[in-house]
Amino acid sequence: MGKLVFISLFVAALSALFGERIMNIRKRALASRELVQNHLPNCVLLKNLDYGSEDITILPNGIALISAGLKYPGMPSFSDGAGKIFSLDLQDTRLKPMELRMPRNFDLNSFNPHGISVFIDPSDDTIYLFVVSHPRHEGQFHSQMEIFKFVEEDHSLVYLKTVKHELLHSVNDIVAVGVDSFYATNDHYFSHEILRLIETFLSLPWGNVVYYSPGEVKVVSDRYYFANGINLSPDKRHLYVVDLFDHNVHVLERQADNTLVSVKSVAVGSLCDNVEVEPETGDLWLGCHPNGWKALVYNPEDPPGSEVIQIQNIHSEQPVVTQVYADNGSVIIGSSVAAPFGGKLLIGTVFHKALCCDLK
Ligand SMILES: [Ca+2]
Ligand SMILES: [Ca+2]
Repeated sequence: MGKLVFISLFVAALSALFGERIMNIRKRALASRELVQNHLPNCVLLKNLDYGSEDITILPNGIALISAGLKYPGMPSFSDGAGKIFSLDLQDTRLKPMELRMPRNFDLNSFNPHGISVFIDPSDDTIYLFVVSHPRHEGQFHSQMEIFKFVEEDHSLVYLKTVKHELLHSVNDIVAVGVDSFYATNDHYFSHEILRLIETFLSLPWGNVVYYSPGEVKVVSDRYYFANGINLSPDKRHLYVVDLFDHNVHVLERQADNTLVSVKSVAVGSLCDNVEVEPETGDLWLGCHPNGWKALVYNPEDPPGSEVIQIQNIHSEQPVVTQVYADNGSVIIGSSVAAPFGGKLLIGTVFHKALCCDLK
C-alpha cells in the first residue's frame, strides 16, 4: 500500500471517529433540546451572589449555606477573587446573603469551593460544614475537603481540618455522615485538565463514589459517566447519586460496613447536577442543565438555561418526576442546585446569579 493511501485511510478513520464522538457527546449533552419557559411566581435575584452559587444546603432553622465563586475547568468564571461561603436567612424577608467570616488559620487565596454538605452532631447540635475545594496548580485540578464548624451567631466558620486522599482525586460533591466521615463523588478519573477533556470526549464511565473515614477509605460504587450530586435520604438508609451525563439519579442502599448496594435508577431527562433532599417529605430537588452543549460551548448570546426537577416517592414503584422551573437563560444561567424551604425555592448556578422564588 502506498504511503499516501495509508495516510489518507488513517486520516479518514480518525475523522470518522472524531465525528462519531462529537455526535455521541451532543446526544449525551441534549444539544438539540429547546426549552419551554416554566417560571415560578415572585422570583428575585439575590444580592452579592453574582459569580456562582454552585451548591446550597439549608439548615432546619432556614439558614441556607451557599458555596460561591467556583472556578471549574471548561466552565466560565467571571470572578478574579477566591471563593466564598455565604449564609442566607430564609425567614428574614430582606433575603440578603451575608459572606461568612473565614478563619485566619486558613489559606483563603486558594479556596475554590464546590460541593458542600452539613452534618449536625446529635450529641451537642454542633454544625459541621464540609466543603469540596479545588486549589489549582499548573494544569492540575486538585481536590481536598475542608471541614469547618459553623458558628451561626457570629456569622463565621472555624477551621477544623483538611482531608486529602489519592482516592479523592476529582471530587464534585460530598455528603457528610459523621463528624469526620463522608461519601464523595469523583466526576472524572483524571485530574489533569487535558486528560479530563479526553475522558469526557471518549465518554468513559470512570467516575465513582468513595467512602471516607479516618480509619478507612474505599471506592463503594463505580461506572458513572459523570458522578455529580450526592445526598442522603432523611432516614439516612439510602444514598442518591446523580449521573449528569447519564440523565439518571441512582438510588443505593447503605450497608453496615458503609458499602452500597444498587437499588434502582430514576430517569430525569436532563443533565442534573446537585441534589437536595426535603427532610419532611423525602422529595429530591435537582438543579439541572437542560442543554449541556450550551454549557460546554458557552456563548453569552445564546446562554445555557436552567431547570429544576423534583422527584416525589422515589422509593415507590412509580416515582413522580416533575419539572418545577425552566428558564432559557434570560433570567438565570446554568442552574446547579435547587433547595426548598417554607414555600420558597432557592436556585443556585455554577458561575451566574442565584434566584429565590415562591413555590406556589
Ligand atoms: Ca451537596
Ligand atoms: Ca455539582
